[in-house]
Amino acid sequence: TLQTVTVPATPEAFVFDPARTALMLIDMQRDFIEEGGFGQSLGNDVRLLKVAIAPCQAVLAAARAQGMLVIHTREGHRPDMSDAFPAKVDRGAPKLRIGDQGPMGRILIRGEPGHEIIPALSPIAGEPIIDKPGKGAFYATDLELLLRKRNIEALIVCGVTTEVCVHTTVREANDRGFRCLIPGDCCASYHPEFHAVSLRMFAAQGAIFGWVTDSQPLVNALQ
Ligand code: C5J
Repeated sequence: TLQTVTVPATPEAFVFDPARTALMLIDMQRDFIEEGGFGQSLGNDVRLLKVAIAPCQAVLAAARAQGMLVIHTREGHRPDMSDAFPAKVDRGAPKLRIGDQGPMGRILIRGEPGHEIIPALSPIAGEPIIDKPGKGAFYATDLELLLRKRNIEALIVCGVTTEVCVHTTVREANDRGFRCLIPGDCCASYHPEFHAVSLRMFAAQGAIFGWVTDSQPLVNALQ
């Protein structure tokens, strides 16, 4: 096990202790990444998100090999939707709304096939799964409790989509005192332009929200 890891990053190298760092995989769910889910129901091209799968797999394998804490999140709601505000459910004009029956079950509902994490990144025993009703992983979940209990001080944040759930989670984490490293190619968006600008926003102003790298330098550093 490595004591200290140094990863080339923007705006400067990111140094972390794997024992005090968690890998977070945000919402790598069938509903966002596969055909027939929530993302596609909103009119998006889900192929744009699939590019993040292989880089996430590489980082996940390296983190597991170091014995790092790995946390998976899923966005979704209770079957009775008692945790879904009308302000979220009624928004926009999707083909299928949250709770509607789609090809992968009810859209964004816990327990449905579309809510599951994609098989390529399936959680293994001991890896917590955070089910969250919002975009940020800290809102209305016990994520912060799990991290504090493990004395975690830094997060490596991967997942989809860059400007929505990844950005919201990184901002929440930053305000709570966690340093965040974002491997850019482990994140993706339905809007490539938003993805690119999101990465710049993390690292601007001296890493105002976090540090940005890519999967390969991170995996190399974890060897
Ligand atoms: C979205 C997410 N984009 N996981 N959710 O609605 O980013």
